[in-house]
Amino acid sequence: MNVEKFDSPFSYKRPTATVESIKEAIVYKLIFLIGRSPQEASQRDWLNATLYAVRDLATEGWITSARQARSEETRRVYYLSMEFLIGRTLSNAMMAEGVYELAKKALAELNVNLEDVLEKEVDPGLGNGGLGRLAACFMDSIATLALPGVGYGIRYEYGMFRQEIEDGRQVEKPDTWLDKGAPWEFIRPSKRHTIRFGGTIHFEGKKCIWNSADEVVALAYDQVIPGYANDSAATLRLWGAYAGDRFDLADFNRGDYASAVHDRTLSKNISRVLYPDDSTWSGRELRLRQEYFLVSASLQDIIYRHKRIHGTIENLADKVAIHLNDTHPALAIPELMVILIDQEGYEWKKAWDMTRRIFSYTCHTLMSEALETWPVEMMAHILPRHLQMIFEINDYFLEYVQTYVTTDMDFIRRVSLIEEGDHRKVRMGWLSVVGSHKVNGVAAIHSDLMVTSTFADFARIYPERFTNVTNGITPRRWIGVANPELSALFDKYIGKEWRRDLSQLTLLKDKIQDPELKKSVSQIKYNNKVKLANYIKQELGVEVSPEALFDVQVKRIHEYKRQILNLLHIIARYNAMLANPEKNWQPRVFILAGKAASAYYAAKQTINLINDVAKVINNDERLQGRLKLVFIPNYSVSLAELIIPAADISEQISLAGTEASGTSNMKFALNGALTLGTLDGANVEILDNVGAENIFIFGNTVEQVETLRRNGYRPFDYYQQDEQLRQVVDQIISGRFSPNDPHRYHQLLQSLQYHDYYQAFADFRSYVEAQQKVDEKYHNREAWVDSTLQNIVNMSYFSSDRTILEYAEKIWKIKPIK
Ligand code: 26V
Repeated sequence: MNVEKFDSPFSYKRPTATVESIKEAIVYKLIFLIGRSPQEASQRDWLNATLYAVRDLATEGWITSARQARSEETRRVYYLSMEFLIGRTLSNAMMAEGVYELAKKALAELNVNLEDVLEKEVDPGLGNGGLGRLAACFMDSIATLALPGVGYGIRYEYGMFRQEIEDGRQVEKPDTWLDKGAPWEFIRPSKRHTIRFGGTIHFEGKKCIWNSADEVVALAYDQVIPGYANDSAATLRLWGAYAGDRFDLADFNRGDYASAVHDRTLSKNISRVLYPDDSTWSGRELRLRQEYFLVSASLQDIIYRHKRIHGTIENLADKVAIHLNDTHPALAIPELMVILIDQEGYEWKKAWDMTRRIFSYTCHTLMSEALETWPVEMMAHILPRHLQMIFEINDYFLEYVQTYVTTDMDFIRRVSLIEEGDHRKVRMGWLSVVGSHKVNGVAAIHSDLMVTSTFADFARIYPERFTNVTNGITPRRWIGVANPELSALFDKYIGKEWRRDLSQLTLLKDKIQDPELKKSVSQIKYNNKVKLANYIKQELGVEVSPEALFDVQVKRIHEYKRQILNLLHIIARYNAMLANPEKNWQPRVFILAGKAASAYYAAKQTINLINDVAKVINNDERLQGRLKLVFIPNYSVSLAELIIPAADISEQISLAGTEASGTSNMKFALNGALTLGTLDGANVEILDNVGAENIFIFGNTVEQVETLRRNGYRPFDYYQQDEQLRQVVDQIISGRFSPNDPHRYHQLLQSLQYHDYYQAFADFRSYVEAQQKVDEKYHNREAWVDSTLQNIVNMSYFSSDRTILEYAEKIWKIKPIK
C-alpha cells in the first residue's frame, strides 16, 4: 500500500546553465540569502553565494532521484558510519553539475577569482582517517551510480582537532568548523527522533518493558551528495543532539538560568566531539552513548521511512539493507531486535531471521587493540534492554554452535559474545559477525588474514559468510578535483567518460609510447610540485626545489605504519651524504604529514623527532639543498588534494599484515607516483595491477614476520650487525637532533632496540636498498615516466565505483534507480 502520493502536479524544468544565468543566481543568493551587496561582499560571502547557487542545481536532481526511488519501492542500503570525511564540497559539486568553467567565468565577470574563493571553504574533519574517507568516497559512488542509498552519521560540533606544531611538538586545538556556518546542509526541523538511555527493565510475562531514565533528541541535517553528471544525488544525513523539551521553565522563572540549561548542555555533549583516537580502544561512556545515538536515530528513521512507503514492516528484510562501517554502529543489531520484538510484536526467531538478512558488516582493522568491547557493567547502566537482548542473542548463538559445530568449551568461550573475567565485556566484533549475513575485509590479503586470525573460529562456524571487497577511491575527487591538469590531459586523449568509468584508462595503454603524452605527464607532475613547493615555502618557510624527487608519507601517525622506518632511512642518507659529499646524490625532499592521537605518546614523539631531524637537515649547508625534510601540519582531505598529485614516491611501508588496505596508496598511484611499499594491504593488489617493474616492493612478508615473531625477534641483533643502522640509532639516542634535551628520545629508541613490535629494524636494510633502486630509476627519467604512466593506466580496478558495484551485487542486492 502506498501511503504517499507520488505524482506531483508541478514539474520543474531546469533551465540551461549559462555564464549569465549562473552569475545571476550567485548575485541573487548574495543579496537575498546572505544579505550583502556585491560591493561589500567578502570572499566568504562570495563563496557562500556560489555554494548556494550550485547547491540549488544539485538539489533538483536530489529531489527527483529521492522521489523516483520511493516510487520504485526498491531495496535500499543505509550506510551507518561514525565518520564521514567528505572534505570540501564546492568544486566537486560544480564538476558534478558541469558548471565549473561557467561559474569561474561568472565570478570573473564579477571581479572574483574562483580559486581564491574555493580556498575559503572549510574542510569538515568528521573522521579520523581511512575509514571515514572511504565512507565519503562510497557516498560519491553511490550517488554517481544512482544507487538507492543513504548515509547516516553524526554531526559533530567539533571535528578532528586542528594540529599545530609548536617547538616541533603536536599541539591539539579545537576544530570549530561550524563557526563559519554550514551552507551546504539542510536542517530538517521536522525530522527528529527521541533517543532513550539508562533506567531499568522488567518483564511482564514474556514482554520486556524498558523504563528509560534519560532522553535526547536527534535532529537531522542533510547534505546533498551530487552524482557525477547524472541529475541524481544521494543523501548524507547527520544527526545533531538536542535536549528536546527538557528546558526547565520553572528553574528559569526562578532565575536559575544555569540549572535550566544544565540538562540541555549535557544532552548536546553527545554530538559535541569526534573521538580523535583510532589507535587504541579506551572504553568511554560518552562514546558508547554516541554510538547508540547514531544507531537509534537512524533505525527510527529507516523504519519510519519504510512504513511511509510500504505501509508495513513485514517486507523490511526485502527492502532494507543496513551496512555497518566497522563495529561502531553494531548496536543496530540488538536495536532492530528490540524494535521488532518489543514494539512491533514479532516473535524472536522471526525477528532474528529478518535482522540477519538486513545487516552486513565491514571489518577495517586487524589490530587487536582497535577491536571494540564494552564493559557489561557500563552497558547495563546505559542500555539495559540492549544488553538483555545481546544475552539472548548469545544464548541462541551458542546453542547453535553446540548443536552443529562443537561442544569444545574452549571454542565456546572464545566465540561467546561475552568475554568472561573479573570485568565482563561485550565483544562488538563478534556481535557484528553473528548478526550479519555477510562480513567483508577491505583488501584481498586482509580478508584472508581475517579468516585465519581474528575471525578464524567464526569462519569455521559460518564459512560462507566471509568475503572480500577491495577498497577503492573516487576518481572524481582524486583526479577531477585534485589534479585538474591531469584531468584535462585524460580528456584530450580518451574523452571525459573516465570520470564515470575508470576502466576507460585502459584506452591510454595504446598511447603510452606517445612522446607528447609522456612529456605532458612529466610536465604536469612538475607543475603540481611547484604548487606544493610554494605552499611549503609559504607555510613553513622552507625552500624546496621542484626538481628534486618528492618522497611522501601522509597518513595517521602510528607505530604500525612505521613513519620511524622512513626517518631511520632519512638520517642514514644524511650521514651517507655527509660522508661522501662529492657523489652525484639525487636531490630529495621527504614530506610527511599526519595527526597522532592525543594520548598516543609514541606517535607524538615520532612527530617531534621528525621535526627535530628536519631542523638539523634543512639547516645543514654542506648538503647544498640536496636533502630536505618537511612535516606539513594539520593533514586533511584538502591538504591531501594538494600533496598527493605532487608526489613522485608514495611511502606505504607498514609492517606486512598490519594495514588492512590503505587507500592513499591508490590515490598516489592514480596520480602517477610510484609506490615504495611492503606486501601489505592493497599494495599487494597494486603490485598485481601495475607489474613488478613499476613498483618498489621491500621487506618481510606476512609469513616471515610471523616466523620472526615465533622464533623470538631480537631487534638488538640487527642494531649490532648493521653499521649504518647502529650509527643512526646512536645519534638519536645521544641527542644529536635534540641537543637541548639529549634524552628526549631515549625511551622511543630503547623500545625499538629491545622490542620493536613492528619490526622496523628487521626491514631496515631491505628498505634502504629499495630506496637506492628508487634513486637509480629516477636517474633515468624516461624509464621513470614510463613507470608513472604504467601506474596511472593500470588503476581502473581501484575506483570506488567498482567497489560499490561489488557491494551492491554481492552484499546489498540493490539496483540503480531508473
Ligand atoms: C577505531 C576507533 C576506536 C575509538 C574511537 C575512534 C575510533 C575510530 C576509528 C577506529 C577504527 C579505525 C579503523 C580504520 O580506520 N581502518 C582503516 O580503514 C581503511 C578503510 O578500509 C583502510 O584503508 C586502512 O588500512 C585501515 O587502517
